[in-house]
Amino acid sequence: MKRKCHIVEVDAVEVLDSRGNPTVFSQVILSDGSRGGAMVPSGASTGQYEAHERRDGDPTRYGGKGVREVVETIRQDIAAELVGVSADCQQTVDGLLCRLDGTEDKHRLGANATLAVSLAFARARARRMGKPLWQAVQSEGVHTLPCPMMNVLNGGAHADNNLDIQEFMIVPIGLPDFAEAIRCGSEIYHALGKLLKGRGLSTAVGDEGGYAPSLESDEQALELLSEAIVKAGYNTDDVRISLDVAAGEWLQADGRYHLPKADAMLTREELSAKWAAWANEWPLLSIEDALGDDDQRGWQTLTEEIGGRLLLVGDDLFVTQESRLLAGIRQRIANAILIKPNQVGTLSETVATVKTARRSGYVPILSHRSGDTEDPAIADLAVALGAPLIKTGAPCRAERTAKYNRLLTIAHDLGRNVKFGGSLLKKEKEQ
Ligand code: 2PG
Ligand code: MG
Repeated sequence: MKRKCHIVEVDAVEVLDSRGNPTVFSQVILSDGSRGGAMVPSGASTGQYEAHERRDGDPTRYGGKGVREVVETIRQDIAAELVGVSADCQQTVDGLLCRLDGTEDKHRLGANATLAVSLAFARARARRMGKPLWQAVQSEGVHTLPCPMMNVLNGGAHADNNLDIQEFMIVPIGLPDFAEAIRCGSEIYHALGKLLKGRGLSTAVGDEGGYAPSLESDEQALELLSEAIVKAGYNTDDVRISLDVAAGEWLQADGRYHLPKADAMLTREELSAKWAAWANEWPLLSIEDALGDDDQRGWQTLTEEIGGRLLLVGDDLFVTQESRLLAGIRQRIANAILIKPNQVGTLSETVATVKTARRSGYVPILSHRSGDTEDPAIADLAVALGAPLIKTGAPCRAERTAKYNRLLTIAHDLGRNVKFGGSLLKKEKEQ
């Protein structure tokens, strides 16, 4: 009897990410010859509860950041577990990866090993089905293209300037479709570049392709963004601003927040009051990690105060893990969740977290990492999972535009048969 299509090979290679650090590429081959490959990204401002990113720690190679042992784990342990397994089901493969690892945080194999294999298998399976990745993963019939959140001014841990806030993003929710939103974002990005140049400020870019000048204050970044939006011919109704504070980086053991670049110390009440004031003053769509990941009390109060007016996004707070999201839902903290597959380590767990978010009215936002690669998988996942937003950097640097370009081609293929996440959000806001 002919055996069903199954996995025949699992391989891996040490490659580089956008910061020039080693990362993992994995390839999975099926018995019908279908193959899929995937690379994993890597964060700089990582949440303390993220799944474990395993590195060799050998100081003689890549300053300890090599992933040769991870590659060997894939070629040997993971291959031994998966070769011969049916190619029918993503959950089965991901379940085997989780069982083989056997730890809460993927400590044994490394989430960089499990995610690379999980996504490579998803691509091989998609190829076998003759479908693009997004279609092979999608469970519902409705197609939605996400609105881009473009990080055009970089600070915090992503740039060597004096801005404490990590990301200042523009979000063209009022544009009619994805392609127009990209055009709008790119035009504003260039208008901002001109403004900076005109004022003698640096237009060198940070890790995510946004400009990284030193400014008088974080507020000046908001002024510049608002000005660039208008200069490019748009308005702040259609193009909103989003922030990623990454406040977990600031939280001290005594519960206060230290802003390292301004060298300022704030209590949780003072920091929350700042966000509430900014929500009144600026055209904000969302604030991500407005407070630290362990500051439950602060999160509860802030959500009560301003959660009705804007998206409060949990990134380091939830780390894409269903159990942490469920705890947050019970405690009524935040109302949106950043989805980074490498924070949890398999595609199936990522999908489960998104489904729980949607069921509970939390907005899922697919996201890149500050150290990323040319792999556009999150673009496909955003469409597959119907996420209304995707955060994947400025329209600059190939590892960022890879995701936007992938979405432009998906948009082209889908033609008119598609909804736009920006319009869905705008309608919700207007109701
Ligand atoms: C974030 C991300 C991506 P990093 O904090 O949201 O922008 O940064 O990958 O460094 O965690
Ligand atoms: Mg973040």
